[in-house]
Amino acid sequence: MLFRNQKGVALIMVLLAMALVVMLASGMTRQQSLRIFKAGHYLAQQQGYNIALGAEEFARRILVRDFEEDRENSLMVDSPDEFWAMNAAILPLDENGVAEVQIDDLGGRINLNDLVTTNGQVDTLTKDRLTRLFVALGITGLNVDALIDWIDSDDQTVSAYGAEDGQYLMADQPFRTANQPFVSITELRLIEGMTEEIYVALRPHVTAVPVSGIGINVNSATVPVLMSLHNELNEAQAQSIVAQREEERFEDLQDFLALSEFSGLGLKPAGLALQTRFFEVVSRITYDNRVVNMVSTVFRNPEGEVRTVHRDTGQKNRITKEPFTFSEG
Ligand SMILES: [Ca+2]
Ligand SMILES: [Ca+2]
Repeated sequence: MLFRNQKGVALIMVLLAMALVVMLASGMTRQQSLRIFKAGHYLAQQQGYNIALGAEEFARRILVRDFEEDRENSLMVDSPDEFWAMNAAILPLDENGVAEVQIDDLGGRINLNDLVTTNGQVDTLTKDRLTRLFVALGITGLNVDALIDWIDSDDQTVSAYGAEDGQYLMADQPFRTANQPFVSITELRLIEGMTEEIYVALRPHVTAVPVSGIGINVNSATVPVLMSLHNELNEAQAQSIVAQREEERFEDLQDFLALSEFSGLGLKPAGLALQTRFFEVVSRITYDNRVVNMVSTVFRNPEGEVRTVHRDTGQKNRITKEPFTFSEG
């Protein structure tokens, strides 16, 4: 594991150097335009946005590199001890600013869009997991059936705990049920029974990505998500699994299923994975005393190509990892 980390740091330095050259070159053009439109607030925001796009591209390249490295090692595994996951990269732009960027793993979360299959059926594995996740998080007052109704295409509630247009049209500010997969996790705020407290508790453990059936990455699943795998798994056992994972990541699902914590539970490999397909690239650009935040959801397909599926500039304070600084000198 130590070897992987050291190699990772060397690699990240090479990649950072590469990205830095690109950014500095575009920085020179920006300097030029700055002289022309010195007072332009819009222009400054636009420049910050463009730098954020550069930071996102930089992160996508890192994810491509990780895939290639995994393939060279014949170990298609993603885990928090890999170089892309460990630090926030700090890139000095020029005397005017800095770009911070980090990559977050979304693979250890439950995808809300897995609740309903592409042919419109409720996926009971995901429903059971979410129900247990709510229990693990102490969430009451919100029912998984309301989430199912939000994304299933019909207008019939799945049970007395569901909610369709009939409920939402009676709100102070009436709105319609989406009746399609979640586009953004923020749609959760609209669901019948949701409170700010529940939203904050739930958010780190769920995602809303447009590809279903990927499975939960057992190397990055949170303690509550591990607890959601079986109703006889308690918090101490889930924490024990995390501690073992920190010693040595899982490179085979059978090793995960063979953990003593699961003995006698009959846990199946369905809906579990060792790889991550969706990531969040978080960038914060501080430039000319302005800050531009961008959170990009990116998808790495089975061929290792990385594409951006969603961008959000409304989230702040999302850089959380230890900085890894690469200075110009
Ligand atoms: Ca990997
Ligand atoms: Ca519906």
